[in-house]
Amino acid sequence: MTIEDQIKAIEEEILKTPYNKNTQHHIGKLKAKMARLKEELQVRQLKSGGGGPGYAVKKSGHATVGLVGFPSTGKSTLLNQITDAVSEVAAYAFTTVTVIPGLMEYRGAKIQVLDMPGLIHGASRGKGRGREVLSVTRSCDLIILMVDVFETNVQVLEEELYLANIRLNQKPADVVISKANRGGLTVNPTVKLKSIDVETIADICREWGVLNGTIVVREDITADRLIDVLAGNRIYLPSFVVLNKIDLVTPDYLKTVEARLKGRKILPISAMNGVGLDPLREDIYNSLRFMRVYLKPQGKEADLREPLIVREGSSVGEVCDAIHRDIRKKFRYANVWGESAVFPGQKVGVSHTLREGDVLTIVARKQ
Ligand SMILES: Nc1nc2c(ncn2[C@@H]2O[C@H](COP(=O)(O)OP(=O)(O)OP(=O)(O)O)[C@@H](O)[C@H]2O)c(=O)[nH]1
Ligand SMILES: [Mg+2]
Repeated sequence: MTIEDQIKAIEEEILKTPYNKNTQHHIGKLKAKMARLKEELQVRQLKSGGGGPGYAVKKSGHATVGLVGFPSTGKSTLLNQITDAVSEVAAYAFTTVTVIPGLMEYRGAKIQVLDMPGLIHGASRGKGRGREVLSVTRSCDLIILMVDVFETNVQVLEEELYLANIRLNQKPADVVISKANRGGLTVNPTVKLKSIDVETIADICREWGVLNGTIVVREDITADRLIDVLAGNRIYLPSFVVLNKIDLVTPDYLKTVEARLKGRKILPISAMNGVGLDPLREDIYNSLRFMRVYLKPQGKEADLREPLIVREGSSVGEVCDAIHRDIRKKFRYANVWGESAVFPGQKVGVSHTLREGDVLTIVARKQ
């Protein structure tokens, strides 16, 4: 049996097995095995050059946003409205055939927005250059799922991203795996587990090659989320839905569409008429979670007019990288004033985590 056949057989077995207390162990093991086979298949495809040529996108700005949506939902129209870019717009599907970057400046932040070819069902299996599009989305910091008022099946987009190992609006599972050389596996849950038992957790870990050690489980985990941790290559990104072309429907119709999408954050807009774009810019900015850091040259006043924009939770080292790529190499120490400092002017190293509004002096070697 080829790997594809094995995956298919397991998939079918999972589908026909009802999930309950008696079968959860069996299903958990099947899922772990299937995920491992898929991983193996991916590695093989990459080795044989089956990954196809990717899109080369040069990252720029403080963060990158990807526009992911079905063909003709207005991604290019939106890019043209909110950035300096010009991307072709037309009334037929697959107008955009490559990735078009644009730059949006908002509240001092430079945000790169990527317009992409439309994504369709089957994209993760390579349909419509889907693999290339999905691989670009992996390097984004925020995903905008774009639909229009007539085709609102966001779930299809979410599923394709899920199959490409992208997890939206989720945190990695709170599980700590400490491997050992012998002694078997011990699973220690710190909360009550509702959908999986410790034996299943141990078996899933074994399937992924973790035979000895301790697994501390600090949330009510599912088999899928545990597999995500074991696989280690999942990407966790914030995301929201943009609902375009609201100019074409009545307010009542819009309400029914929004009800269909409930449970998700939705922004209704008309990209063509420029409606709803200010709230959209604001939401993009807020979702990316920036903070400001002020630089103070040694022995001089801090420059409070021109803050440095970095992502929330950035370290001193990451700020160095944002200033110039050589600074980290010459870094000696830094002094910090503000929220993250235990006392004003505290001396810190590259791994120190900064907070909004901190003032920073970087002391580097002369050469
Ligand atoms: N009425 C209306 N039409 C829009 C709006 N936004 C885009 N369109 C139209 O929808 C069609 C498709 O727009 P595009 O911006 O090319 O869509 P796209 O998502 O980039 O499409 P692909 O590149 O093929 O994936 C064009 O005819 C646009 O003029 C809108 O807000 N309202
Ligand atoms: Mg387009």
